[in-house]
Amino acid sequence: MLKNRIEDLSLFGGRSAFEQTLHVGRPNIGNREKLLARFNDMLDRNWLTNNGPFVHDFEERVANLLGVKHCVAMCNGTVALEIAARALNLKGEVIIPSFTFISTAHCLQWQEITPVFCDVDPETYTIDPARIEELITPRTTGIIGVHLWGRTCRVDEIEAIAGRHNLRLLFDASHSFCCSHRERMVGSFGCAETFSFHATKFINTFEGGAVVTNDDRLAEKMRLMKNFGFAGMDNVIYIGTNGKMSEISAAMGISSLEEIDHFISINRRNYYTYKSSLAGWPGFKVMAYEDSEKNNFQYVVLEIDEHKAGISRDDLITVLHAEGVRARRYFYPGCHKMEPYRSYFPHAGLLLPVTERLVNRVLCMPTGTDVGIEDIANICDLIKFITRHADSIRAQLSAARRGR
Ligand code: T4K
Repeated sequence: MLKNRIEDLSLFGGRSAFEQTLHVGRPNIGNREKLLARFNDMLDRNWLTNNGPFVHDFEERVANLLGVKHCVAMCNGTVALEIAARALNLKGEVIIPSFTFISTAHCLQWQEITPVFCDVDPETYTIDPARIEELITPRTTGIIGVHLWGRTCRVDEIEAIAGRHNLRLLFDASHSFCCSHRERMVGSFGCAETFSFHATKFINTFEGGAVVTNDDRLAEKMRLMKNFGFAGMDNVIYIGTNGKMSEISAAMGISSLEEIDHFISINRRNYYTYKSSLAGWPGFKVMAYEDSEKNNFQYVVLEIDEHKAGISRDDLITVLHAEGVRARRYFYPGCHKMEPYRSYFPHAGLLLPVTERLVNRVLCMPTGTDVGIEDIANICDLIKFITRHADSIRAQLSAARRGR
C-alpha cells in the first residue's frame, strides 16, 4: 500500500492500493440466519406480495421508530415520491433544489409538473429558504425540500413560506432515515416525507421506499394509489399504479431495522475516523453533522477547495478510482444540467451559484459495514500522499490528456 513516489500510484504504473474495491454504497446485510428464516416463513406462507404480513410489520416498525401515524411502504423511493406528489395534488410548478439525486426532479416531470430549481445553503447543502420566494409564480403548487445526506432542511422557515403562499410541502428524506431535526425525528415534517430503502441505503429492502405522514386522508389515498386504486376486490375507486413493496423486500427491511444501532455505530465510527484523519489537512472539509441531533452517518462527504488542496476534486477522483477507492461525485452535475432539464432551462445555472460551485467540490467517500477503519486510515494517507505530490500529478494528468 505504501506509496513513496508518484510512479507507485496505480494510474502511473504502480500496484493499486486496495485489492478489493471500496464502494460508497455497499449494502449492509443484517443477521443472515434471521433473514433466511424470514424468507423461509414467507415461502411456507406462500404469500409473496400484496400487503402481506412482513409489509405490515415493516410499516408498523418504521412508524413507531419515527413517531409518525402512517408509513406506506412502496416499491422504491422514486415511486414513493411520485405517489406522494400526486396524492398531494401537485401541479404546474414545484420548487426543488437542483443539488439532489435526479429522482427528485423526475418524480415531477414524469407527471408533467415542472421542477423549478432553487439554490442551496452553502453550509447544510439543503434548499435555501432565502431563495424560495423569488421563484414562486401563480403556477406554483408546492415545495419539495431534500434532507441531503442526513442534514435536515431549515424546516421551520420553509414551513412558514409554504403556509404564507398556501403551498404543499413535501420532504424527500431518502438519506435521512433515523435522523432528527430540532430533536424531532424526520418523518413528521411538512405534509409528508419520503424515504428510499434502496440497496445502497444504510437500511435497505433491496429496492424499496416509503411515504410517512400524520395525515389520515393522505395516507389512505396513497394506499389506494400504490395498489391500482383498489378498495377491496373488484372495486377500483381511484386512479392508481403498482407501487407495492414485496414481502421479500419487507423481510430484508425488518432484518435491517433489527441491526439499526449496529449499522449506525459503524457509520459513526467510520465518519469520525475520516474526520480525525483529515482534520486540519489543507483544502479538505468533512461535512459536519450536528452533535445535538440524531444521525445515521450514512454519508461521508468531503468538500475540496482546489486552491488550498493543490488538486481538483476531479483529478483526485481519477487517482482514487485507479487505486480501488470508488468515491462518488454525488450529485454532479446537478439536475439542471441533466436532460430534459438542461434543454428546457439552459440558463437555470445563473440562479444556482452555490449549487454550481458545490457540484465541482464534493466527494462521497466509501463507508458502511464493508469498510474498516484501517481502510479509512489508508484512504486518508493516500489522499495526503496525492495532495503532497499534487503538482507532479497534475502535470502528468494534463500531459496524458494532451496526448490523447
Ligand atoms: N431521492 C434522493 C435524494 C435519492 O438519493 C434517491 C436515491 C432517491 C430519491 C430515489 O430512491 P430510489 O428510487 O433509488 O429508492 C444510487 C442509488 O441507486 C439511489 O438509490 C440513490 N439515491 C443514489 C444516491 O445512489 P447510483 O446510480 O449511484 O448507484 P450505483 O449502482 O452506482 O451504486 C452505488 C455504489 O454502490 C457502487 O459503487 C456499487 C455499490 N453497490 C450498489 C448496489 C446496487 C453494491 O456494492 N451493491 C449493490 O447491490 O444510485
